[in-house]
Amino acid sequence: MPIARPKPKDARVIAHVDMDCFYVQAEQRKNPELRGLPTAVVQYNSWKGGALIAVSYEARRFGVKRSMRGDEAKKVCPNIQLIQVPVARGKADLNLYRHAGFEVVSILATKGRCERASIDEVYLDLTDAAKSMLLETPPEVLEAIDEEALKSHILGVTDDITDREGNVREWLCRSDADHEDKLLACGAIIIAQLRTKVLEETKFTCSAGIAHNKMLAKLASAMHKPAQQTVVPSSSVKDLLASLPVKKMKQLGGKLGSSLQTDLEVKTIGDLLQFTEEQLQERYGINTGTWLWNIARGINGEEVEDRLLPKSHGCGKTFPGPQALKTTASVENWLNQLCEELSERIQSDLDQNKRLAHTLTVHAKAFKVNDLDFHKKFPSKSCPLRYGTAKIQEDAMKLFVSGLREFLGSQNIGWGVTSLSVTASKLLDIPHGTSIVRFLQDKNPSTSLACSNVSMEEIFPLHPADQNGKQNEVASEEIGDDNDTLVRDKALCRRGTWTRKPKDKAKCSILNYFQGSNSSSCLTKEALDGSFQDHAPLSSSGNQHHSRVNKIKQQGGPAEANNDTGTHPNQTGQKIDTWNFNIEDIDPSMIDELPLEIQREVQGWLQSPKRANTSKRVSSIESSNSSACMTKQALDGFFKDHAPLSSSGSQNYSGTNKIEQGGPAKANNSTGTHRNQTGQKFDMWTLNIEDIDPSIIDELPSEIQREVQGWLRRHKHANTSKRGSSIVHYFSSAKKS
Ligand code: DCP
Repeated sequence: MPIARPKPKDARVIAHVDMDCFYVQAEQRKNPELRGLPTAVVQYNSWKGGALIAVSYEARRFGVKRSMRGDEAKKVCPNIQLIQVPVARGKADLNLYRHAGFEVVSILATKGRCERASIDEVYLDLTDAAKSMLLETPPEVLEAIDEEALKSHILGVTDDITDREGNVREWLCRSDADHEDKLLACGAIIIAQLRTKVLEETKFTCSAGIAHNKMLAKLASAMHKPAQQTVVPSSSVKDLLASLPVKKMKQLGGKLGSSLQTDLEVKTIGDLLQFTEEQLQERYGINTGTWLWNIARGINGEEVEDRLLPKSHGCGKTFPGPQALKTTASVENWLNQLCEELSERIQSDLDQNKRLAHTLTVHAKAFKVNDLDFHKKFPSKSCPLRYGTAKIQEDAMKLFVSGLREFLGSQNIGWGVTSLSVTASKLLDIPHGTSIVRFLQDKNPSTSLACSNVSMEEIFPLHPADQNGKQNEVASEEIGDDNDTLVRDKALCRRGTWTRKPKDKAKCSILNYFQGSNSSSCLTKEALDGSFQDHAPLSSSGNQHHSRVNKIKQQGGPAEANNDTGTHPNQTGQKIDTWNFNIEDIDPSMIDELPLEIQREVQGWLQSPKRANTSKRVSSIESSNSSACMTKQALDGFFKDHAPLSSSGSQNYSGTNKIEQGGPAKANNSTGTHRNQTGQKFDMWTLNIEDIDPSIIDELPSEIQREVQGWLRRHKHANTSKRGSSIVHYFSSAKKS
């Protein structure tokens, strides 16, 4: 859905740079003999000469189009050079083009904020560079204007072909121009220089649009190709949009554009000017209505994001006609190959850019044999991404099977898959300073590691016999153990001083996560499980299968709750702080401020009550308490991970600062699980305030920092307990008011 953003107060200079017939250029650079020849890059699939995916401008002159296949292209252009896209693992390997694209981006990014919009297009915010130029060397004082800049197309100015260069020079150097046009003139000169540099350094030509916003810059870059640039002064916008067909506008190519055409009888963007903002809002909602009103006037406040790297990584393959995959074994075979490539790419992203992918998605197109319901789409399925090829393969297959089950419903019929892809998205920088960074830098990337010993059928029973409403429950502790042990050893090697009691092995929490990489297995297992539960098939009774119960056991000494003060003595009689909060009190808008892995877990738990409503075995109260517990637990774990060593060289975190949830409690000595007044279970754990390493406090969200600093101050000056922690409010929606 388009998002309406207000017009920025100050004029901006935005460029959209688009490479010309990009794959062809990359191939021509590799094989210079192809330069100047009609050339096209074709897909690996050789049926009818292969599908054309990039066509050189020489070939376009013969009428060759991207929609053609190689054989057809040869008919209209017998001399066409058809180059097959590189192949790896039985599918197109785009690395050559990706790297070529990055070469260009790194040159363009030297002049301003740069957003890589696709493999071959980039937005640049040149406002600052243009302002500096206007201040220091305005075009009117330049002795010579760059030749490439003089070739610019300036809408509304250079429509008259006679003495185009003279017109351009005059427009660029006008001393009486308004400030906005002067900035655009500077932008045009800067972009001309950049394009020249790109050509010199990479041998690639590109085209560009220069305007006051992204929308207009994008429209302009496609207006004059190849190797040209187009400037959109504000005075030309009305005419430009008056003749622009609705469907040519980004985000109007689909249903919204069709509705404008049929319901409002709008043919061009300019036609929208006849409607008031209220009328458009009434029909399409407030946001879309305002967006439409804005674009009719050429208003677009969208920012150029500072992003040189792709937003996601995807690998896909199509299986047209008779190649359709008809068995889970053949799907698994291809998914494995796609996942192998995906895994390599996210690993290299992690190594080079220190970014972690968080979500794995499987998309497919499929049909049912002899079925009239051919409109039913194969549902896309996602889950938290676990690093490691085998894990990605395993999870992708689970997602596919889950999608297949949903796609087939109760029908026991044949099916075929015509396209398959896997995507890694939500690529986020590794938070600096936390133990996960150290772990990942040790080349042990594993945002999660568990459940590999759970068979696919355990989570998604595929056979009709498994769809009888029988619940699948798998205890998290059982699942996590093997991996937990394995990775903890690595953590031990790395840290050297970590000691834990054997019983800790069974714990599954953020606490463990921050204590070492082993715990990530548990952590993301939780999330993974949660996600799988979301996607779990419905039983015949309509209830979802749950693979495990959302119950996290925490360490924690025995405690006796004090109902009214929130301060409780522990076994040794020391005073402890307590506070209560409920999952419903967590303010989702605050979650973004938490360390990533904690975010994920909290988000997982936020989903729990929804699942619990449909679950026979998981009570929402348990989930709710666990969720609250996880958040506190995260902090607890965080501190423990950074705890200073005691004089004996081992970490000490037995607690004096007792944190509990769920209201007044009676401790259960052996498990750390307690009941509140209403008999609901809740979890407890302990934290020694002396174990908090002040040097890591900076890494916490600011409000929690303040709270922790408060604890430390109080602890230093007097051994008094705090009542009513603001952390409660941190996660509470009440905080907003
Ligand atoms: N591409 C592809 N499949 C498509 C469309 C494009 O694989 N259906 C690839 C090949 C293109 C590259 O993406 O070279 C960039 O696509 P563009 O749409 O920008 O087209 P070109 O760069 O090829 O040509 P133009 O000069 O028209 O931008």
